[in-house]
Formats: sequence, C-alpha cells, structure tokens
Amino acid sequence: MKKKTALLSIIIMGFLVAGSIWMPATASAGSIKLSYANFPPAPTFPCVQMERWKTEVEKRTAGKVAIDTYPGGTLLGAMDMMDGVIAGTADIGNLCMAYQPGRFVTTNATSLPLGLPDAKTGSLVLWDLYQKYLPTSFAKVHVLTMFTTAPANIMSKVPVRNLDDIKGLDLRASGGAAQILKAWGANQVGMPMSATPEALQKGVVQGLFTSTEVMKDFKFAEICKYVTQTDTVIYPFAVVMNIEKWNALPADVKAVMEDLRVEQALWTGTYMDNHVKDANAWSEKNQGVEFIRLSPDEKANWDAKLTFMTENWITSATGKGYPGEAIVNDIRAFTKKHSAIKSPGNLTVQ
Ligand code: DTR
Repeated sequence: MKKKTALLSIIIMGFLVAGSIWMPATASAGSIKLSYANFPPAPTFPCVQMERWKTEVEKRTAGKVAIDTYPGGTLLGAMDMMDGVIAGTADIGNLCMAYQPGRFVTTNATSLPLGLPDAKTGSLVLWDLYQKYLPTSFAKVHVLTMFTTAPANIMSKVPVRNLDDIKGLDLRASGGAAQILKAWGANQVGMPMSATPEALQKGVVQGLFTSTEVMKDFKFAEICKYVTQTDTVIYPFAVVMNIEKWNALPADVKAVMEDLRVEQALWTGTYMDNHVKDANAWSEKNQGVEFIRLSPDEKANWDAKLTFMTENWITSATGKGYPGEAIVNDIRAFTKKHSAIKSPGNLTVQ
C-alpha cells in the first residue's frame, strides 16, 4: 500500500514538473515567427553563430519567438542580403560587408591592414565603430550584431615562401583584399566564398586568401596543402533585421535582442578564434598541410607593400565626405582598448 502511494506521488510529481517546464513555453510558443537568411553552408562560422543566436533568443523569450534559419543561400544570396532584408524577403540576414566595399565604407575600414590581431578584438572594435558612427548605410534596417573573421592568410596548392613565389599566382579573395594580393604581385580573382570550392576544384584558382577556418569547414585542406601565415586583415560581417519587423516586436523581445548585440559579437569572435586553431591543427595533423611562417624580415617586406592602402583609403573616404582620418584613428584606439581585455570566464563557446 505504502509502495503504491509513493509510486503514485512520484508520477503526479513528474507530471507537475513536466507541466511547469512545458506549459509556459507551449502556451505562447512560436507566436512570433522570424526568418533568418545566410549565404554560406551550415557548418561555416556565420551559420554556427546564427544557430547560437536563434537558440538564445528562443530560450530567453521562453519560446515566444520562433526563428526559421536558411543557410546556404536558400532564401537570400551573398550579394542580395541587405536589399533582401530591406525588401522583407527575409526578416533577418547575415552579410559580409567586404563584398560591397563602396556600400559600407565606414565599417569596411576595419578591413584595412591596421593590425587587428584576432576575431574577438576585431568584433568588439567593429561594434564600437558602428556605435560611434551609426553609418547611414544601415538606416533602413535594425542592426542585431556585428562580428569579424580572424586575420586572413594564403592557402594554396603550391608553396608560397616569399614574394617571388606569389608573383602571378591566381588567388581567390573578396573585397578590398584585391588590393592586397595585387600589391604582393598575385593575380586576384574575385568571387564570394560560396563559389570558391568549385573554382579551386576546376583549377580556376591556385588558392585563396581569407581566414583559415575554411580549411576545415569547406575541406580546402584536401586541395590546398600550404598555408602562408601573413595574418593580414579581418573581414567584417553584420546581422540586420527588416525595420518594420523590428518596430513591430514587443518591448520584452526587443530587450532580449538588444542584450545579445555585444554578447553575440564577443561569442562569435571567440568561437572564430578557437575554431581557427582547431582547423589549423586538423589541417596539419590530418591533412599534412604545411604552415609556412614568414621570418620577421620577410614579414616586414610583405607588410611594407601594404602601407599605401590606409593613406589611399583616407584620401578617398575624405573625398566622399567621410571623416577618414578619424575613423582610422578610432579603429587604432579601439584595437588598443580591446586587445587588453580578456574574455569573461563565464562565456563558454562550444
Ligand atoms: N573573408 C571573407 C569572409 C569569410 C571568411 N570565412 C568565411 C566562411 C564562409 C563565408 C564567408 C567567409 C571571404 O573570403 O569571403
């Protein structure tokens, strides 16, 4: 009898606990549905951060918001992300600003060779820059977060050990990196990341220039057996939301998303830095990739070829009415500030 009563009370307790966990979530679950478009395939870092943001928003709004994610350009492609979000094709979209250098002048200045050391610092610097200047290029959307890649390196089918080796080499790169590769003597071939696997496979290019997590995420390590570590520039990304959709959100949901803006930038930067380390180790150990580290003298030669870029950018941005010099000085100052700050211990990145 005693046993039966105990069993019954356990069952009742079980129902009560399950009810208290599920009831509030299911009662309002998915009352706000949002679509989130992304251009590269699901395993890449822009999509990993998208899934993390989705999970956090759904959790923190207790299921009030449900987000449908669209990786791999299934809703919007790399080049029509911003206009697609403005038009409402997707409610939210992730874009690589470096693909449109003339459109995002202020924020793309973070892609100048100014020595941003890693993605964590890059992401926080980019966010500070955005907050300070609130560029008009984002006037028609609401910005949910921003982040950057880790510094770019050369991944190639042939070894590049010095400036002679890179002469005339066909390398894929995006945006402002065209100037960098040209200055080093390579032949830059422009295309978004999504088109690169085929170009490498078909031999249209001999390698690429970007952050090296792609060695693992796109399996480029199977083709590119050399990485030359130039650690040159980072690439800025933005996550934007359709302005009418944003305005229509209830205040408590807005508050959840606002709380996530810097947190998501830091999370993504930290994830990126850790993932680059992991991808490099995997490429070296599992794929036999050689990592070529330039000697300090050789590195100085490579860097010296790029000093003209920042001066040219200031002149051209100033000519277009932007405070070019102030933007560059701010990037330098924010870099100093954030390089000194360590990630908070409670921010676990999986
Ligand atoms: N550097 C830019 C952006 C970039 C770096 N890693 C990825 C992965 C997936 C999409 C874009 C990017 C580029 O080279 O395209």
